[in-house]
Parts: sequence; structure tokens; C-alpha cells
Amino acid sequence: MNAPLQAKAVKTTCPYCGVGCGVLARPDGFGGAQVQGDPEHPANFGRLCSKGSALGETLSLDGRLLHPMMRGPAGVMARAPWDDALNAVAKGFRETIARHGPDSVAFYVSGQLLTEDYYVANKLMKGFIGSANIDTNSRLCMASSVAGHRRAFGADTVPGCYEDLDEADLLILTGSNAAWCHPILFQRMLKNKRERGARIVVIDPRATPTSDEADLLLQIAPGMDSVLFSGLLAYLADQGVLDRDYIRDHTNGFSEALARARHIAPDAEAVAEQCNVPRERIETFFAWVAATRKTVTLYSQGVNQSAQGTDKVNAIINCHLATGRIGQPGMGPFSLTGQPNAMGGREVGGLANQLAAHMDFEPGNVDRVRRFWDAPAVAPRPGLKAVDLFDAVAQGRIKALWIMATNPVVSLPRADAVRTALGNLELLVVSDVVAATDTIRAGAHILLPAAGWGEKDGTVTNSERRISRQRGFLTTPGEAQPDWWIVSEVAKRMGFANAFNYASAAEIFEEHCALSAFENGGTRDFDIAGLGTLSHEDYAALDPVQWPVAKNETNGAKRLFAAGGFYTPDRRARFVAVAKPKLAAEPGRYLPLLLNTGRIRDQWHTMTRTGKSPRLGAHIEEPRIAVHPDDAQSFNIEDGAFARVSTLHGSAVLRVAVTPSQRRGEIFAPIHWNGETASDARVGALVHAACDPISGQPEMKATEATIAPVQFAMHGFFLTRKPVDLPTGVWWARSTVEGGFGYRIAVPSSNTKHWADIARDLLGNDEIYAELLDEGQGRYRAAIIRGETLDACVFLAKSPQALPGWEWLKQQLAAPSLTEPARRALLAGRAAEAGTDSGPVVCACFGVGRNAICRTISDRRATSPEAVGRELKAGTNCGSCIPEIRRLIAETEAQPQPQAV
Ligand SMILES: Nc1nc2c(c(=O)[nH]1)N[C@H]1C(S)=C(S)[C@@H](COP(=O)(O)OP(=O)(O)OC[C@H]3O[C@@H](n4cnc5c(=O)[nH]c(N)nc54)[C@H](O)[C@@H]3O)O[C@H]1N2
Ligand SMILES: Nc1nc2c(c(=O)[nH]1)N[C@H]1C(S)=C(S)[C@@H](COP(=O)(O)OP(=O)(O)OC[C@H]3O[C@@H](n4cnc5c(=O)[nH]c(N)nc54)[C@H](O)[C@@H]3O)O[C@H]1N2
Ligand code: SF4
Ligand SMILES: [Mo]
Repeated sequence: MNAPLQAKAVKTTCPYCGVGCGVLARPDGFGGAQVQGDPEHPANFGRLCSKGSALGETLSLDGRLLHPMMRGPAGVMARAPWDDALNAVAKGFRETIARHGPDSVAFYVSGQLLTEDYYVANKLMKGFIGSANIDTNSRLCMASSVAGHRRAFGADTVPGCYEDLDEADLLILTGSNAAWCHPILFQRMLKNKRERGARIVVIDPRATPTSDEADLLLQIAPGMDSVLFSGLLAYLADQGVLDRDYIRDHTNGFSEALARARHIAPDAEAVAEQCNVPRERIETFFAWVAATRKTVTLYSQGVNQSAQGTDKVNAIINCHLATGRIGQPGMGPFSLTGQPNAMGGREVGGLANQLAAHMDFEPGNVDRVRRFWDAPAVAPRPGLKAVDLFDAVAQGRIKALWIMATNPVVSLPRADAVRTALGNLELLVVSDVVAATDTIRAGAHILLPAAGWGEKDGTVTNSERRISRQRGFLTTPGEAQPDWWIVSEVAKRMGFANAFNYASAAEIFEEHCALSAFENGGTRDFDIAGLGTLSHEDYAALDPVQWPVAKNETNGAKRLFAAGGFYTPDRRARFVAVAKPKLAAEPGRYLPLLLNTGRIRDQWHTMTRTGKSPRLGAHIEEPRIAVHPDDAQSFNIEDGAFARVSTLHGSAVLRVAVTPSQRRGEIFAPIHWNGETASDARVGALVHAACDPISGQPEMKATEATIAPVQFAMHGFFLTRKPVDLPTGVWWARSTVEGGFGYRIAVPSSNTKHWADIARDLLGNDEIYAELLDEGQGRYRAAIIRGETLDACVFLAKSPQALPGWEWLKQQLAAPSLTEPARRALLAGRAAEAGTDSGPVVCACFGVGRNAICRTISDRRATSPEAVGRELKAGTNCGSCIPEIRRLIAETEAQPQPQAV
């Protein structure tokens, strides 16, 4: 897997998380590519996590949108020439604007667009259509960090850099499961812990793979971060650990903020009570922070996605300002960005309440941007934020909507209501790389095929303000085009040819740099004038660089604000007196539990890309709801069974995982499964849309919910070459496996013969190679062989325990030909020799299963992840599975060992 690549590898950037790892990609000539980490990229120095390592498996054209499509008069989607599709989009938007004004149209865009794509979309809406109704999925992701930064620093600036994670002595992760969501950065933190002895503190209502590696876990009551950090501020003041000079010289508002902090959280006892964390742990945390100057506080969605997310951000920043721990090596507040270009989107002004290049709607800015763009009608005021924007769609105020590179029918809160709302639109345009998503199925009129990762060129900015190039290395399939091209072509057809006459991404980048510098004079943090003079060859060869990059410079600033210099009018940072937090939900008011939502290690969002990779699909194959053992008991729910999770907004049926990692009263579901990959697991449909009043970011981590057992009569699985259409009433979850698809299923009735007939129909009645139907036992098994290979199989039984594992069968599906013993063993579901089923994949890089790891631990007495790595290679590439291996060691060792006789 890690064979050295030949010279011709193309340097590009991973399209997943905001770590922004450098990737070396070498096309294999068959439309795929071999991928490895770029040893020279300063984010990852050659490492990639499981998702980055599997990029090569996601490049197939299966399911790709390859041609523009338009809905015909009969409602049927049909291929259309580019010209017709672009004209129809332009005409639709023009006519809607003419009839109902510019605010009747909107764009909903994404942190997965490249900066150049994003720039032209923002320019078209805010400068030429004259509305600010362009918002982005970053509203669901980064809006509270943006608002918190702007309140404190006067600009949306991340002050530090990744090297701070190597140099800190205390790393606080709050609302972040970095072990799974920012794995390469987390590996850097673990290296620091191992080699320099840095301590790691995790603050999260759940125990997570991140907290497994921590020195201290504060399992905080949801939403209470501002209490904790207010208590910390009061403690730091009491202990005299403040940096009085820094406060005096570079900040305003300290005494008000401290007074408020003391009011909210006067002492450790008050913090312990509100956060529901044992007092000793709070005291340890406070003492460690007080004693450790080199402290970095990293935060992500547990902070941002909150009804008081902006306050949470400021409560954290307050502590750093008060101690002067900002902008110096190994210290600072650090917002971890989610998407690959969440940061780039903020730079261009993709949020509805930003104008462009870190300028807001202050009249001087509107005028400045108007002159720079030579624009007819720059939007004079902020537009609708995502949740409001989709409410406006529901109310018919927005009539034409263009969605680019995001899947809101899965990812917005109240996703069922969003789906219904989209049906109201007079015009729904979707630009995507895949042909079928829940959003597309919600009634798109026009589909525009976008060039995907590896096919397009441009830049992205990662969490440490580092701009890196994404470079194309594959030919663009079908008629797909880069997003910037699509937007520019529509703009031209709307009558704005002069302003959108771009020939390349490089030209757009040049304009973006120029706008960042235009009449800046040091008043705005986002200044990349130094990159504006790059020739197109220099742009093509651009090395990763951090902004700001002032005129005549080529290297950016690593850190900001060590000596003040904030972007407020008086150049001082602002302490913010935060409010006492309160969840939007009140468990017990209508429903008894709280539903928390988030991510798993090996899937990316709505799975349109990671869902194509067999090794990523093997880590967690089904959507699960995590439930505390006590709740499982009170709600009569069993581990491995099914439960319906319901809220006031929707419901889903998920497999139950009973685990003490949850706090009592709180359940957790992953966000990834959707209408394409599961029968009933659209978790976004359950989530309420209570938003932070300042940032407009919804509180997606705490919705009132309840849970009830769901009985299925039979359980089983299908392995097939092609997707199958399972009848309504069947519970299913689909994953990609080597050579085909795997479906975990459960069916509502125990009529074995009935389900056997359905299975035969789905698989091809006349092709059955071997079959077993036992109505008495309630068992059905069948296998189909075509030529030398296993083409499909189905297993059904009355209980999950009566099924074999499917790992061995998956291997047979992948095998180029079946051996004779394998053929004979098909209906048994396993090879005759015991112990060959390696179990669900733990290490995605080397495909090492759970059973194999457990056997190594118990047989050969491997007692450390390193020893497991030596035996099986597991955990030796990206390291993302090390926390799980550590957990398996603990669990396996806790089992009673067989006694020697
Ligand atoms: N594998 C994978 N990695 C990803 C992504 C992915 O889809 N898959 N997506 C990327 C994107 S866009 C993003 S935004 C990031 C998100 O990265 P993270 O924010 O790390 O991921 P989440 O799982 O959304 O949530 C993080 C944690 O917040 C906790 N939490 C919930 N409520 C609270 C609270 O009130 N206080 C505190 N302190 N914690 C709370 C949750 O229990 C959860 O463990 O991940 C990025 N990386
Ligand atoms: N309940 C709950 N909901 C959440 C969250 C949560 O924690 N809990 N997290 C929120 C967060 S932080 C985020 S970032 C969002 C993410 O949610 P989404 O943005 O909806 O998720 P993705 O699956 O990444 O959607 C990206 C879409 O763009 C397509 N695409 C990929 N590359 C390209 C390209 O180059 N061009 C174009 N035009 N299309 C492309 C993909 O096929 C896919 O359909 O989810 C949010 N929703
Ligand atoms: S940590 Fe993983 S997903 Fe994130 S950029 Fe790096 S390789 Fe990609
Ligand atoms: Mo995100």
C-alpha cells in the first residue's frame, strides 16, 4: 500500500476534513489513482488517515452525474445539452428576479467548494443579482466560531498554527472527537504526549475514542461549556495567573467579563453542579490550566453547534486573552474547521452575513466592493442564514434555489420539512458529482454535473489558515465541468459577461487576492496581496502557504496577536461577558431523552464518496443509536436489537448499541446514513432547528427525543453485485463491499417462504446454485454462482445469533473464482476451518478485523497497540484505529482466560 510512488505523482490536497493533508496521487490509467501522504506537506508530513488513504477507492464512475439533466414536461429527468441547461438556469433566475425581486432567489453552497468556485458564486449573488441570499453549510459548522472570533478579535482569525499542537504542554479538546474527525492532527497531539509529555484533557458528554487517549475526561452536561470556562476564568483570576500587562495593553472589557463569569460560576462547586462533573475533576482541570502556560484549547462542533455556541467560543477565548496565551508557540484558542474549505469559504464571504474578503455590510465596505467588482447592485444588507433561508423556501418567499456541493435534505435540521419545502420551489437547481442524493430526489428541476476531486483545480484553506492547491490528475468524465465554470456560464447568460469572463481558476484566484488587498492598508486580517502577483505557472506550482501574506511577501504569518494588533477599531481585543447557558431543549418537557448527533471514523457526511469504499464501509456497517445501559433497561431496549428514535420532528429506526460511554438520559446517533444508504436512518430529520441568536448556527447536538424497541421477525443480509430494491417494511442498511454491496436487513414477519420468494425474485430466480429453506426453524439461505464466482447470497434467520458472520462470504464475493471447498461451504456461511472470520474491520488501512486482533491479544499475549501492530500491521499506517485497539486490549484482557488443566 505504501509502495514509493514514481516521480510523476501529482501533489494535491485531501478533499475531506479541515486538517488539509497533502496527498500525492498517481493515476493508474484506469480512472483510479494510487494515493499516499505528501511527506512535504506541513499539515501531515506524509501521513493520511483511513479516509485519505482510501481516496483511490472512491474515484469510480459508479453513480456519477455525467451530463446535465433537465426535468421534462412529464416530470421525467432527461439528458440535456449544457447550453440548454445553462440557459434554463439563467432564464429561471432572471425571470424570478424580474417578477419578485432579487431576494426571491438564493444559493446554498458549501465548504466543499474550492475557493475559486466559492468566489464566483458569492460575487454573482452579492454583487450582480444584488441579494445576499447566499449561505453555506458552514452555517451548520463554523458560524459560531466566526461570530466568536469577530466579537473577540474584530475579524474571523484563527490566531495559531499546527506547530502549536506539537509544542503545547496542555491540550484541551472541547466538543471535538478529533481521534475520528481530525485524525492526523490528533496523531500529532499524541506524539507530543508521548515524546514531550503533554497532557490531554477532553470535554465531551460522551466518552469517545478521543477521550480514550486523554489524561482527563470531563463528561460535561450538554451545553454547559460556557459555565466551565467561566469558572476557569474566575479561578485564573483568583489564583493570580492573569497576564495583567496583556489585558491592559491589548484588550477591553475584562472586568465586565470577569464579573459575569463569577456570577455564572463562582467556584468549582458551582461549576461541578451545573456541568454535572465530579468536583475533583473540575479542580484538577483548573489547576492544570493555571499551571500550564503553553495551553491550546481546541474546539469543534460540540462548541459551535449550540444555541449559545458563540458564547461558548468567547468563554474559551476570554481565558486565553486573560492569560496572554495567544499567538505564541504552543498556546492559543484553536477552532478546528470541519470541511476542507470551510476556511476558504469564510475568506470569500460565503456566509450570508459576510460580504467578501472578510468585509461585512458596513456601507463603506459595500461601496468598496461595488467599486472593485464594478458591480451594478451590491447587496446592501445581510441575507438569510441557512435555517431561515429554508424556512423562506417553505413559505414560498424564495422561489428559485441553486444548491451546490451540499446535501441539505440529509444535513439540515428538520430535514423532512426541508425536503417538503424543496417541493415548493419553482426552480431547484442542484450541482453535484453524483446522480442520486436525497436532495436531488426532493424535486430538482435541473442537475448540473460538477467535476470532482482529482478532476478540478483550485485552492482550499485549512484550519491553520494554510492555502493549499488541489490539482487535477484525472480526465474529467462525461460532460462534468468545474463549479466555477458552471457559475460563470450562468452569470454570462444572465447578462454579466464582462465580470465573469474567466478562463481559469488561476484568474479567479488573482482577483480574489486583489480584492483582499484592495484599500486594505492593514485594516483587515485577510490580506493575500503577496499571492496576487503570481504568474499562472507560479499558481500551478504554489506551495502550501499561510495567510496573511502581505504585498512583496511570499511567506505568511504563523501566528497572530502575540503583541495585540486586533482588527477592532481601537486594535484591542474584546472580552465578552457571556450569558448563563441553557439548552434549547428541555428533556422531560415533551420527551424524556436528549439526542446528540455526530460523526464516525470512516464515513464522510452523507456518504456520497466514502460510501463507495469497501474498507471504509467495513468499519461501522450500520447506523446505530448509542444508549446508556440504565436507559436501555428503562426503555426496554436490547443491545443489537432495533429501536425507533423519535423527536417532535421525525423518527428513525436504528440498531441499538448499549454502552456506558453515554451519559444517562442521552443518546447518540451518527449523521451519515440517508435515503440512499438505509431504509430509515435520516437522523437530520429528527434534529430541531433551535439556533444561536448571534451566529444562526443550529443546536444539532441536543434535541428532545424518545426511544422505543422495534421488533423484527427475521434478520439477515444480502451480498449482491448490484444494488437491490428492497420492499417497504424491510429495514436495511447498505454498504459497499469488494465487488458489490452488502445489505444488513430485518423483516417484519416470520413467513420464511414469503421472504424466500422475495429474495429469489431480487436475486434472479433461475440462477440459484444452492438453497436451504427451513420453515420450521425460520431459516433461509441461498447462493448464486455465475461462472466461477459467487454472484449473490442471502441469509435470513429468526435471530441475529442464528446468522453466520458475513466476513468470509464477503471474501468469497470478492474472490475471482471460488474454490471447491468454498463452494461447498457457501450455505454454511463459513469455511470448514474455524477461526477464519476476521470480524468487522478495525484497521481500515490494512483491512484487519476485530476477531483477528482479539485472537492476537489472547493467543500471543500482545498487550500493547505496538505489539498488535507488529503482529498484524493494524494501526501502523494512519493510526486512527489505535484507540480502538487499545480498547480491545482492555476488553479482551478483562475476559476470564481459559484455565490450564
Ligand atoms: N470521519 C469524519 N471526519 C470528519 C467529518 C466526517 O463527516 N467524518 N466531517 C468534518 C466536519 S465538516 C466537521 S464539522 C468535523 C466535526 O468534528 P467534531 O466536532 O469533532 O465531530 P462531531 O462528532 O460532530 O462532534 C464532536 C463531539 O461534540 C460532542 N458534544 C456534543 N454536545 C456537546 C457539548 O455541549 N459540549 C461539548 N464539549 N461537547 C459536546 C459530541 O458528543 C461529539 O463527541 O469533522 C470533520 N471530520
Ligand atoms: N444532525 C446533524 N447534522 C449535521 C451535523 C451534525 O453534527 N449533526 N453537522 C453539520 C456539518 S458540520 C456539516 S459540514 C454538514 C455537511 O453536510 P453536507 O454538506 O450536506 O454533506 P456532504 O455529504 O459532504 O455533501 C456534499 C455534497 O456535494 C457533493 N460534491 C462533492 N464534491 C463536489 C464538487 O466538487 N462539486 C459539487 N458541486 N458537488 C460536490 C457530494 O456528492 C455531496 O452530495 O452537515 C451538517 N449537519
Ligand atoms: S486527516 Fe484524514 S480526512 Fe482529514 S485531511 Fe487528513 S487525510 Fe484527509
Ligand atoms: Mo462541518
